[in-house]
Amino acid sequence: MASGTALIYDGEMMSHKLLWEDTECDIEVPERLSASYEQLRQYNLVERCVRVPVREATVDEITLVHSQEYLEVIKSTQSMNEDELRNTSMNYDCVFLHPNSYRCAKLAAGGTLQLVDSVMSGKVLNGMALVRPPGHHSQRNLANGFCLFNNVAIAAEYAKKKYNLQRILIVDWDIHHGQGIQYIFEEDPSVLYFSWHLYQHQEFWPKLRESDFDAVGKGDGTGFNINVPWNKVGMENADYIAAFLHVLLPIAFEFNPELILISSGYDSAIGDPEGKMCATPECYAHLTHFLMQLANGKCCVVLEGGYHMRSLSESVCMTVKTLLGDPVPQLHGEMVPCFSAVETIQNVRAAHKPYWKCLAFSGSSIVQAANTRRQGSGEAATPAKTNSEVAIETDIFLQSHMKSFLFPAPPVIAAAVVSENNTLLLPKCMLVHEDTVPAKEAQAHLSFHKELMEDEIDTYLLTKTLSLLNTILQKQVRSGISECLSASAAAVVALKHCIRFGLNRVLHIMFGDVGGIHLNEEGKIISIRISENQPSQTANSKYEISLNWKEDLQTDDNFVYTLLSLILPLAYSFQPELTVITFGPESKITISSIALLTKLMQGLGEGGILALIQDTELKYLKTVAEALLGVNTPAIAPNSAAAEVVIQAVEEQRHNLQTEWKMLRCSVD
Ligand code: X5A
Ligand code: ZN
Repeated sequence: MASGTALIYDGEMMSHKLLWEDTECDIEVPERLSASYEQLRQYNLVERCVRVPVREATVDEITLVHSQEYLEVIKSTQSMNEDELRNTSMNYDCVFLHPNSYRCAKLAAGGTLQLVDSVMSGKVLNGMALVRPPGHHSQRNLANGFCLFNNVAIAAEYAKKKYNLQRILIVDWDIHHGQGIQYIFEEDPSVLYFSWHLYQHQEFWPKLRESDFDAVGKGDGTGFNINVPWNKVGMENADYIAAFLHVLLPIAFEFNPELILISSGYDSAIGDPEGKMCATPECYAHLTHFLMQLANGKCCVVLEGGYHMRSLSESVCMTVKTLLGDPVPQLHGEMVPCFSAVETIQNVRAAHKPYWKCLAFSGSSIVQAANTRRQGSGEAATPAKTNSEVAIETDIFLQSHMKSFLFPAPPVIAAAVVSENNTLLLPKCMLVHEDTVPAKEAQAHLSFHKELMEDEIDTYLLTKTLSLLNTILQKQVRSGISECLSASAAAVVALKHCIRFGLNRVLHIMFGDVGGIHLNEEGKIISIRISENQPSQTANSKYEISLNWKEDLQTDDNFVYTLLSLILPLAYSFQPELTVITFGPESKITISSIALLTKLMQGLGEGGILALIQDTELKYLKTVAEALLGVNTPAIAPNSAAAEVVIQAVEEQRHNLQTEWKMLRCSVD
């Protein structure tokens, strides 16, 4: 399977620039490219990428999306003088032209196609194109919003044609609605377009009625256009993550794309003068990480907006770092979506309920989005700050904020403890854990937990498991796997050990018959159990969640639904420092479900995972190991819908738990 990350960048695209005064257009500056590239270089990310040169898009490629007449208009600007350029620009909304604009627009589109070719040919797994002018506002016959050619739309048509693709997902996380992309694909069911954007009840540019949540596509494309209109500024990480968990991801898994194109505008990030939102750079690591689980990892990120130089370039770095497979940093801020965001999410889900099975049973209907201020923001009380005040504040904030993230990542990813005859089950590159804790010390650790041990035979492996856990807790190793003679005993010992070490939040996910573990250590442990048999004491509480699924319910469809609707929202609310995944006897969950779980849980606690596998369940060993190592394995492909009983059980849990774990909330009623 393909690996590696492509980077497309060419300084020539900086020659397109504003030649006269225009206070609306003066934010789309050439330095957007150089600042992003320079930051990538500073973090040593450039050298880790595969450099791919740009090229000009051809006339045939551009006319996949644009009319010949429009192409001629843009072409003719090459030889215009300033007055003519200015007059031509004035035919459009928020557009400036330069004698080199045509050349740059061809390079931006062609650079995007180079990225698509690199990914589709398997030369790389994924990549990013740093291009300008941006594309998502431009239309068949129209330049608009700094955009000349619609780079991402051209790329989608090109990929459909050249690689015979049937399903392409476009994710537009720019803060403006990419109405150009919507118009181009609104009748096309082979391109699923998702855009979130500041809307403010149609007050925010481009102020279109068709940017609202009820524009779901037309004709054959009905259901394949998803608009998430934010009605408030100040959206935070929790709001963006909630939109992914409750809207984009369930639909995207059901759609099952063959390729993902990201219209990657960073004007949705903190400090941006246009967006006025509050998402911090590491949020883009999470968004990228989510999308990397689809389309077998084939992900092309294409720059659109982003006008605060530091916020833009740090966010670009977080995106590229994640594409490269580095651990995803912990998210900043309280994980509570605001009321207005939940209203929007509820409305989008209600609007798309007829078209997607994953939403068919969601209870809520459309609410009249209230014209209230964002909860918790000081917007109402304090007078609005000027753009330059916000810009400077953000600079200062990011300067210290970015210091909490590790560049480069620690070298050792994962280690394993297995009995000698089972080392062959591990992937070749897997580190077999050597005791770093002297045997005596490990024994001492274990003796603390003596009272819990059910089985003396376990001592040897258990000692090694604890030693492995120590190296994880001390951050020498990101994650680990351990074979166990009794997964329950190992889980109890490991969890107790984490708390004794000083962790405050551990998430425990269990499969199969894992004896009656009822630890919560004063709210420091949340456990989620999926098993066929009811545990001895069923105690559903906000720390103990149990789902009883007969073997025939343990399908990918049911698991994906539960993962996105329950497990991940809980995990993102709780923000565990470590996740323990325990496979007890009779674990019936599918291998592909476990691969996805293991990959997605790496978004939490900086990838800290300990997997405990009962020796009868070693069928999971290779999958978990590969997922921890970041080996790209084929993704899940759900084929039908989750079972109604599963949905009902999950919805009941959501209802009971959402007051405590706020990321579960996807409706305001
Ligand atoms: C690509 C992009 C924004 C245009 C804003 C016009 N365009 N007011 O972010
Ligand atoms: Zn934008």
